[in-house]
Amino acid sequence: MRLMVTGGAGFIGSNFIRLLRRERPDWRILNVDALTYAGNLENLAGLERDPNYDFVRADVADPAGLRAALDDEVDAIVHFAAESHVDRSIEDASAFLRTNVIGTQVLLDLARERGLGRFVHVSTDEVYGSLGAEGLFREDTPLAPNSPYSASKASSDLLVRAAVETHGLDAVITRCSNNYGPYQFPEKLIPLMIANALEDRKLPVYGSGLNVRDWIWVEDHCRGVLLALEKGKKGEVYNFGGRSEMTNIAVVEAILAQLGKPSSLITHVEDRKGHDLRYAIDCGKAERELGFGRSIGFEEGLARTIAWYRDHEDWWRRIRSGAYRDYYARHYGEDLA
Ligand code: NAD
Ligand code: TDX
Repeated sequence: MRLMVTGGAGFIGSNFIRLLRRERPDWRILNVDALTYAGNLENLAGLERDPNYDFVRADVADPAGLRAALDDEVDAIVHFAAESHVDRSIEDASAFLRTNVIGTQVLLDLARERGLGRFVHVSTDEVYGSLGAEGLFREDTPLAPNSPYSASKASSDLLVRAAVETHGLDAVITRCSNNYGPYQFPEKLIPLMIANALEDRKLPVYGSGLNVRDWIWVEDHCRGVLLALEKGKKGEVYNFGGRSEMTNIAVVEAILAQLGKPSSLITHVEDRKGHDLRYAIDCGKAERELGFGRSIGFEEGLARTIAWYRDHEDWWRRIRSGAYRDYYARHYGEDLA
């Protein structure tokens, strides 16, 4: 198998490539990534010398660059590349439309042109919108995205559906809940709070902190994507989740408890605009049809994540000393210096 992975230098993509190197060592991986602020080749350090791994820097929204990157031997595509941070999409949606919407269509066109065997589109539970206190997202829950990010992901899901229906492309869509684990960019809730707590900075919780997310260990999501690639049925959607629903405040308290830091570090800040109240996933279809299941629960995953961020301070400190500082100062009104 020669597999093209888009966005492989990001959080989930790099964990996916590392998983494949361990579990499908004979596969040849082509990682195509534009290396935006969120793409970091350090996440794949050590793979440069692997003869079954190639990296090409290209933008998925640029057909010519992508055509040049995609060699004749590629059999399938797993598409992770995206702008992925909700707060940034609220500030400016343009990059989200370009990468998530146009970029997905460019890839779909190329997959069709080359007659590729399989296209896995990695999407999110956020396309379903927000739940009240009860209920779960199922694959047939109507799409009702609330942020520019989730609207762009829902648009890309519909383009994938259209490519299946119109052109018979062999594509599947996966929709997963909130991931956490090694190599997550420290703008997302869990790594941001760990890094701030380690530096005794304030932990900015949006609004009441009672919004609920379902948390999944990143490698469990990656295993789900691999199952979808190998066992998924053309045109189907598969939900993945971690069966770990938590309020944000409970997540932050758990981080502080594991680090032995005081709750007084928590500060409630202005709520996110259009902040979705609750995400929760029914992943029964993936369990039954693909054999999907989580391997660890939240407490153990959080302990592993905290250990990783403690052991890799140089990784996140380098990020926080670069261009990300400007975003932090703009968004939270505070300098990371
Ligand atoms: P990330 O922001 O960490 O990584 C995104 C990667 O895509 C980066 O390496 C970046 O350089 C690359 N990229 C961005 N624009 C590109 C472009 N135009 N061309 C080529 N590469 C480009 O994101 P992530 O958290 O790893 O998410 C990966 C995918 O999984 C996304 O599609 C996201 O919507 C989806 N997802 C994420 C989560 C989560 O909790 N993080 C949950 C469900 C689904
Ligand atoms: O500083 C913060 N304070 C805070 O209270 C940040 C960054 C977040 N939050 C809250 C907002 C959310 O309720 O924490 C929750 C999680 O926030 P994010 O880490 O930004 O994730 P979320 O918005 O839920 O989206 C994530 O999961 C689905 C990923 O970023 C998406 O890419 C994925 O599709």
